[in-house]
Amino acid sequence: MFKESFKYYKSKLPLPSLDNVIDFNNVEKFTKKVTKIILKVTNGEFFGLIPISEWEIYEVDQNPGLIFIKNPFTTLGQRYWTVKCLQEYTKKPNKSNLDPLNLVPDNQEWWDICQNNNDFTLLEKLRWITLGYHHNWDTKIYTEENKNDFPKDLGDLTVFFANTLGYSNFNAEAAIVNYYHLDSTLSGHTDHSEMNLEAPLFSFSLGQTAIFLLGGISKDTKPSAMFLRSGDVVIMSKESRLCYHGVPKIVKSNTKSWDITNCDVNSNEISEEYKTVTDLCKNSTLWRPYGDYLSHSRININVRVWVTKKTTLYNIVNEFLFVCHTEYTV
Ligand SMILES: O=C(O)CCC(=O)C(=O)O
Repeated sequence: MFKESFKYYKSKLPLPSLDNVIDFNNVEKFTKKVTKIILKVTNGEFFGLIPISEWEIYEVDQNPGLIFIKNPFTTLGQRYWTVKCLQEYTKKPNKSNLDPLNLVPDNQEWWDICQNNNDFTLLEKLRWITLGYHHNWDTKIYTEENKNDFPKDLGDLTVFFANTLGYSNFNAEAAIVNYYHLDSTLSGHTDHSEMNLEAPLFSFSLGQTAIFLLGGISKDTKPSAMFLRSGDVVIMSKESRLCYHGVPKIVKSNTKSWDITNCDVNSNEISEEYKTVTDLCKNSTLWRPYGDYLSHSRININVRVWVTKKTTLYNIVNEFLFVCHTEYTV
C-alpha cells in the first residue's frame, strides 16, 4: 500500500490528483482527518519563532503520535536556518554525500565555490549532510568514533520544541539535513538506527513544498499524504516514530514565506550568538543567493536523539501530564 501511494504521487504522467493531500492551510476541508490541539504551555520564547500562543498545532487522526506545527517561524527565523544549512553546516567536519566525489578541495567550501563560479551543477549535487553522530548509510549505524559536536543553535532550537511539547529530557545528538530539488524524491523508509527510539524525531522544512507520506510500521498500511511547506515542523513521536515515511514529490510553492517582509527582519534585539547570520539575512543583496536557492529547492532538517535515554520519575509524570487537551475537531 505504501509503495502504491508513493508511485501514485511520484507519477509525472499522468499527474496525480492532490485532492486527498492534507493541506493545513485549508484544514476546513479535512475535518474528518485532522484534530487541532492546544498546548498547556503558552509562555517561553526562542529566536526566530512566533509566540507559542500563536502556534497552530494538529494531529492526524490516522497517525497517532504525529504532531504537525504550521510554520511557527518568523521570516528572519526561516532565513537564519536556511543560511546555516547552506553556508555553515555544509562545512567540514560535517559529512555530506559530496565527500567521496572529491569535488570540493580541502581548503575551500562548497557554498563559496558554487557562488563564486556560478556552479549550478555542483549546487544541485548536494543531497544530504549529517551533524553530530553521523549516520552511516551503508551499515545504518551510529558509532562513538563517527561523531562531531552537534551545532549548539540547532540543538537549542530542537530542545525548545521538545520542552514545549512536554519532552523535558530531549537532547539533540544527530541530524540529517536533506536537500531536495523539484525532481527529488525520498523513498519510503523507517528511522530505526537510533538507540533511543522512544524519543521523538523533529523535522523542519524550508523552501519548496513536499508531499510527505506517513504510513504504518509495515508497508501494508496506506499512508496519509500531507503538504509540508516552508517553516512547517513535524514531530514523529510515540506510535508514529517507527512508521514508514517518504517524500514522493516536491511541488512548486506559490508563496515565499521566507520573503514576506515583516517587522522582525528589522528587529535589533538579537542576541550576539545569532547576530552575524541575521545581519546577513537582513541585507537583501547578501540574502539573495539563499533566497534563490529556496525558490527551486527544499531543505529538511531532521533531528534525532541517539544515545541519551534518561528516565526519571519527573519525566514520566511530565510526559503523562503534558499533552495539551483536544480543543475541537476541525
Ligand atoms: O524530507 C522530509 O520531510 C523527510 C526526511 C526523512 O524522512 C529523513 O531524513 O529520514
